[in-house]
Amino acid sequence: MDENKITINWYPGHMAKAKRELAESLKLIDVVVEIVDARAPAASQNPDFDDLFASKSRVVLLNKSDLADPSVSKAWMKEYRTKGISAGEIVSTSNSGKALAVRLIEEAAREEVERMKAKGVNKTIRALVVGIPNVGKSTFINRIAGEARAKVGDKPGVTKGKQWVKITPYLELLDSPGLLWPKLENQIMARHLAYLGSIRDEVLELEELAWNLIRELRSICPDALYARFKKLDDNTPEEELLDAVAKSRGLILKGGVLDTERAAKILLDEFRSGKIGRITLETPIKTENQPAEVPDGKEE
Ligand SMILES: Nc1nc2c(ncn2[C@@H]2O[C@H](COP(=O)(O)OP(=O)(O)O)[C@@H](O)[C@H]2O)c(=O)[nH]1
Ligand SMILES: [Mg+2]
Repeated sequence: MDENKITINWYPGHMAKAKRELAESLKLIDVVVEIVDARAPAASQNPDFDDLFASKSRVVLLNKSDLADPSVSKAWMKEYRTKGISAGEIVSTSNSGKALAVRLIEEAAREEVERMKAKGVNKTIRALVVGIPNVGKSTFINRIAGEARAKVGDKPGVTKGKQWVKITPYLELLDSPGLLWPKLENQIMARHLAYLGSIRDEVLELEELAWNLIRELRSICPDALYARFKKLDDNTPEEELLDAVAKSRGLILKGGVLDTERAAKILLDEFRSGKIGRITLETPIKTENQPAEVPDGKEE
């Protein structure tokens, strides 16, 4: 096995269960709301989406847009518009985007609602929130449901314990999200998810991950990176990137050895919490080229 490859061992049992639950939920809903991370909309999107939800109206929400580069988010919105995909930028940790999300979901169901209206039925739209781990599904559901989080009542077929939450008189949301597993075949995309914290850190080689992130940030936003870590600059050789981060923060162990392990953790933490800046790892155009642009893995 390639040493530089991000290897993740999903529990096949969990994956199968998530898939089964998703299939169950899908039978009951009209609209699928896919949450992606605005910092990596390509990597955090599940490519099976197209097949899985072919028969459903869909809405894509770029969540955590407070952490993403606003101009790149605009480019993504344009890309979705071009492709005829209904999309919006939101921040689930605030109320921003709540009204937008409701409007997009209602719009996605409009055709079906009108069709039913013609038959004299006031259709209630049922929506399911889906996404890979850590994109903010639960936060979004809690935010949009608000005090309405009270039980709407058990509906047959819904996995035990799941509830419908009334958002507007004619819109209900399933209170537990559909979990999709990320696709990790593409190493660059896999890494992006790891940078964002969508893959549990325990299964990753953090120093290698941080080292790769520094390289990417160096090409995306060198100024923001160098401003945050003063010992890093354009002249820092690749093999000393993590050392420079450690030096920037005085992370020195006994005997003068640089604590690159802590440096890696700090760098990842600061990236994830937006302290280095509002950074988006993928642009609509770059996504296609990225595997060629960013060398895959560390040269030993
Ligand atoms: N900055 C920011 N953080 C968010 C946003 N939405 C969710 N989070 C954070 O992302 C983490 C994962 O959220 P969670 O809802 O548990 O994700 P889930 O695994 O998809 O259900 C939590 O720490 C949330 O507080 C957002 O819009 N902005
Ligand atoms: Mg959750």
